[in-house]
Amino acid sequence: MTQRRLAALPPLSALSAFSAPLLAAALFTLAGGAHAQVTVSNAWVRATVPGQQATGMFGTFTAKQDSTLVGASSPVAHTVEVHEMKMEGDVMRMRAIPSLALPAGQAVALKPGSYHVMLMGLKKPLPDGSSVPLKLVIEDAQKKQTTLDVKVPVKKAGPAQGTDGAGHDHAHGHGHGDHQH
Ligand SMILES: [Cu+2]
Repeated sequence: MTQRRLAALPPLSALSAFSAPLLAAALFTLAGGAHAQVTVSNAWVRATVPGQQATGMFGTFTAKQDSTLVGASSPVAHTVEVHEMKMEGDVMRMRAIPSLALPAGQAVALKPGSYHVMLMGLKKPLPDGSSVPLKLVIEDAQKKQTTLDVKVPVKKAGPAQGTDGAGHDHAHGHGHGDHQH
């Protein structure tokens, strides 16, 4: 009886034939991620207070080859866009841009008062010290898109900007919470 049950198990060769394609698929996925030509340093997301609907992600993007940042998504926000902020007369305004050029070898700074990744429709507050997973969509010169997964720390102020960054926003009466389309 016992011997019959053992015989009913699939032979080892059948098992390995089944798992080999899965393993190959997993390796392929890892290789795809490693192909991302863009690194992000000093990344941070500005902490929010309860009720705040939006915030910005900042950091320094450096591409090995000419690339563009064409989009982003995050499980913590309903909408994520690439934004540009600049002075128009006396008013600081921001708008969504379809893409942000990342020229080869050139550090592109996303910082308060300039380019940023905007997280809108926040599903929950983002307290100082937490972190936000972000999927950045990068397009290379051949229009091939890859995603770059980053986990970004949430801070009250950025590493380089310090209190100046926060003061800057206050001086202009601009907060990401005011953002409207
Ligand atoms: Cu914005």
